[in-house]
Amino acid sequence: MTITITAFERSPDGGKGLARDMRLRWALEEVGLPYAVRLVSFAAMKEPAHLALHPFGQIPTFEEDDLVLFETGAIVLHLAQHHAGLLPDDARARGRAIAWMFAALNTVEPPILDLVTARIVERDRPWSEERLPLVRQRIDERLRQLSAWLGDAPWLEEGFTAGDLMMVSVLLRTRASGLLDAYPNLAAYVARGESRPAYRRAFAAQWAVNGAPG
Ligand code: GTB
Repeated sequence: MTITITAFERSPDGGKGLARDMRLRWALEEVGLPYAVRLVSFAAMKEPAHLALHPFGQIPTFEEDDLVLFETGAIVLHLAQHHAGLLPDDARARGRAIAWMFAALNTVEPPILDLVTARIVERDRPWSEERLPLVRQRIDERLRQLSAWLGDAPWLEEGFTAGDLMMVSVLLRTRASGLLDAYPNLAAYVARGESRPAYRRAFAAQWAVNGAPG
């Protein structure tokens, strides 16, 4: 079995590991699968060869022999369902872990992405400054709810799962905003994810492409 994923030729985050190939790298490291990375430019992402893999011309994509997948959540779920290490065996616990994957992507991440849009894409609009507090408030509400759920537990359910992988990845995107600072248990949760050996290996691999000078 040969796995190839795509990633930015040079990520705009300069090696912070925020682009979504990092989520695949982390999942692949957790389940112990080797993989190759094909780096693509922004222009190449919109060319027919890449559009044949990804209808929306984005990274990451995933190729495993003759299977082609796009959408990070679907790819991590595919890996988790076929390899041990990211989902519990018990059907009920598996369902809970998958629910957290969807919660990360559908409930927690949208307001976080909205802040990126507000701060970068809409920066020059006259109403931009006025909108920012509302966007931040919506993120804070999700963080407050997540913090209450997590409490003093190390992970969202019993043991680390793909739900935590996705939630930590999503929360990492709030770091620059400072919003996480109000919730020490969430900050510790993120740090716990980052300290996993699989995360560190994945981070180092993307850093070699995006962070190292050259
Ligand atoms: N729903 C899709 C998925 O989850 O796979 C979304 C994929 C996506 O947003 N891909 C982005 C992309 O290809 C890269 S990861 N963008 C180029 C385009 O659309 O033309 C998102 C991302 C980009 C940059 C940073 N950063 O610099 O911090 C963080 C995250």
